[in-house]
Amino acid sequence: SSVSRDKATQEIPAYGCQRRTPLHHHNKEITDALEILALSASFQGSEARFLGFTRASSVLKSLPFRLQSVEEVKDLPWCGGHSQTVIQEILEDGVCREVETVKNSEHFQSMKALTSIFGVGIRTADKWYRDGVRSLSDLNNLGGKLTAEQKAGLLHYTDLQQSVTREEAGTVEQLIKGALQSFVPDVRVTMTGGFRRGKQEGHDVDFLITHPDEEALNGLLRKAVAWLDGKGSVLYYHVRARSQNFSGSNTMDGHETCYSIIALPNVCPEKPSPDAEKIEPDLDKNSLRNWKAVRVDLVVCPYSEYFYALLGWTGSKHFERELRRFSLHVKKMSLNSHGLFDIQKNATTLLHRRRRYLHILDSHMCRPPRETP
Ligand code: TTP
Ligand code: MN
Ligand code: MN
Ligand code: MN
Repeated sequence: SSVSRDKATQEIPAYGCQRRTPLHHHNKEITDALEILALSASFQGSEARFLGFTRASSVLKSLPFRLQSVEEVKDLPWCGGHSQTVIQEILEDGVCREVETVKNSEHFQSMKALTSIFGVGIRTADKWYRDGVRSLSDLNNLGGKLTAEQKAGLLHYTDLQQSVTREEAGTVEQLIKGALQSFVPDVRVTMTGGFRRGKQEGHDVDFLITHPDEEALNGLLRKAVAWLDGKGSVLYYHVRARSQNFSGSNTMDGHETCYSIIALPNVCPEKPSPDAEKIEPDLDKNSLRNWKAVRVDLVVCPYSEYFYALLGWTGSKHFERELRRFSLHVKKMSLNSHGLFDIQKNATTLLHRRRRYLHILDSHMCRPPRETP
């Protein structure tokens, strides 16, 4: 009934981490549209508009019914003016003009193509766009200016565009565990990211690595990746060293991290049929190879920080962001992938001074509890 629907919308909490946000929900046409506008805003460098559309989309995912009228969102948090226009147009016309315009715009299409390359963020893509780059083929002229990461990203572009299946993720897990266990037999390896949230496919596979003995973790990541490399399984890798000077932002932490591209052996290689070879004698040799390039992220954390790192690397990115905002504003606690810290026992203003903030993290109070993961 409309009364119970009204009640449902009034009970939706404001922070994403206080709501269920199911993968399959009732308002996909609308959330897809809002997420296009969010992406477009981020391509234009507008973080505020990106957040606005992302929050509106996130709220609608938690609705237990399909929207029928824009009236129904009036009590919902974050579903204000601009989002309401989008919602209304989709409900009434099935499409939103602004979304269609954005989707067809050259900037949006180019930025989407360019940022889909491993190693290319919004800032790089936008700079290239302003230099006249519109598509991947235009990048050949930039050749020398590409980073090693971007070169690898382009080289394996087609494979990396395909999503990783759960089954493939399982094969990656065996490969990674094998390499790590050859040095530390009882190392703990946990798959994180989207697969830990139950997604059936992902753009990469993420792992968190830990051990009660911190000594056992020393140099382990580099040794294991070099071991895999020696077996021909590594197409690209870059290890970011552990740092105490992590920024308090949402996207980076200070854990030792390896960003890699792995050659995953195909469970059953797709051989082109003899007929196909007759029609296309020059059939790309690549289609005969028995591996697929897969992006893999490996994160090492001290045992004492395991729960925080696990939470931080499970995602989604928006959930993490909301959880941290909730911690800070509602609980007066600061959360990151290293721990949960009580800021009330300190001058809150220190939070904004990065160096002093690190000092707080070092010297303070809510040290992560030492428990068995
Ligand atoms: P992603 O692998 O980018 O995203 P995902 O696994 O949720 O989805 P996909 O299927 O597309 O791979 O990131 C995994 C999580 O790790 C995400 O919540 C963000 C988080 N994370 C970082 O990416 N970098 C960091 O430095 C920290 C602390 C967390
Ligand atoms: Mn992932
Ligand atoms: Mn992703
Ligand atoms: Mn990842």
